[in-house]
Amino acid sequence: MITGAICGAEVTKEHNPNVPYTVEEIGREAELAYNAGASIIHLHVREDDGTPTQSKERFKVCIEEIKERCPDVIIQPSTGGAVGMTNDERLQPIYLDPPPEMATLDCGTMNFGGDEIFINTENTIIYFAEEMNKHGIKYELECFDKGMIDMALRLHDKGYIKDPMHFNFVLGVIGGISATSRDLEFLKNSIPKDSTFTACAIGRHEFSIITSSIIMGGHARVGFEDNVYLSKGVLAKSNGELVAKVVRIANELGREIASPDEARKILGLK
Ligand code: KMH
Ligand code: ZN
Repeated sequence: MITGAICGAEVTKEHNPNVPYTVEEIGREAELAYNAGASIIHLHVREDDGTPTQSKERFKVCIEEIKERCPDVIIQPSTGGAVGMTNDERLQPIYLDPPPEMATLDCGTMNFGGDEIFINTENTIIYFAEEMNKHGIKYELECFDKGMIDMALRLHDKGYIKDPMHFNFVLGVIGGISATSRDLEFLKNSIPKDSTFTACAIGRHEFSIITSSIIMGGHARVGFEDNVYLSKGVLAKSNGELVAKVVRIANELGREIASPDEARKILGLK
């Protein structure tokens, strides 16, 4: 499975002019990622000026735009939003009607570069999980460090987090686990055998970690949220170019690319 993380909350057009802000740009980038092989779109949304927002209304119009262009793609709104947002602000996209098939569930508090702290206390994680359970939403468990896996497993044992568990390992955030294949292997070996995982990494580590994940039997997340370069010094023209590179790597390594419906089967979505 390839997830296209097309937008994020931190990256801007100053980093790469092709980072999408408007509804039309978000739709275009989702379509290019999907046409290249992404079965899941990890979605943050922006105001037209680039300000990150968790507005339910903005998610609604962006999701409609994406569905118009790629009717069967799995859309996975972020409930992480941007550092500093309140819990209820972050949760807005899960209350859409119909609810999204998936959403992210961030599994711990961490430093997030500079002076930023991304806050996800144990009670916050329980609250988010219970709200998503109520609405039948499959969570992707976002783990930026090993302790976050331990937290997810603890809340799974307590019955808050349901099976089947799907993890996304984000390596290389300043404040989280470093982006090495040794660390990815450690994370992979720390989750139950019957769970699934995707991996991504920030900046120049993106493709080496994705390659390691593909070799280890994992899935891949790629996109402007994590990295804006196609190769050293070469800005990607679109998320489609980034996804296409992952498809080439996967093909070389003998892994097939999942369609959205195949991804639904892998994830246990109805
Ligand atoms: N923007 C980060 C603070 C998620 O999407 O759930 C959080 C984030 C994780 O991107
Ligand atoms: Zn995100």
